[in-house]
Amino acid sequence: MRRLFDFIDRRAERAVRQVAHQHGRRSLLTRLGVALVGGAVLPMLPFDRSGQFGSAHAAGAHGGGAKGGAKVDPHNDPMQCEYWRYCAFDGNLCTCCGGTLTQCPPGTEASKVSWVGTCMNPNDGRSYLVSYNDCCGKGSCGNCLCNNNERERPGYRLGVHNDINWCMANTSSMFHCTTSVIVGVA
Ligand code: ABN
Repeated sequence: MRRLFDFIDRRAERAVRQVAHQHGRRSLLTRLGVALVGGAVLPMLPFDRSGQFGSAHAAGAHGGGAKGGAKVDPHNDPMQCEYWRYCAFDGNLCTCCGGTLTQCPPGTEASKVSWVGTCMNPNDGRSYLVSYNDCCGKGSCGNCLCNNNERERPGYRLGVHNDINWCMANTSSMFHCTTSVIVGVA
């Protein structure tokens, strides 16, 4: 009987030691430390404040807009042709083609030459100079084809003419989509 009790004692002691080892003060302190450091560092991480991805939705072939959920004002939705920056835009929205408002999709590069537009931001009532760059190196993306022509001029005013393939000066002249970069207040 005594040996049985000894055996049970030893097993119980081993089990308790194992639990104490796994969930001891040190491991509690480690977890607390991770939580504290994580909580302090997380807010410092960079994140996109542009609002471009605030409305997570996919657009259809011609800029379908929000799918379900709250409707986004098209003038503030970079995935729709009516977005304010696109007032002199001609091409496929890079935001619908794996790129962003200002960045070409992977595997393409910005055109070396571009055209500009002057667009009014309805949120602050100011006009901005917008540079439109075609993204080159892949065939047309096919999504969200938009053609807006505010203050657009024929080819004899080349810098404000949107109806040509601006990839012509790049190594590959294949046109994929177009970005819209704000370059200044007009
Ligand atoms: N600038 C956009 C574009 C590309 C190819 C053909 C016409 C217009």
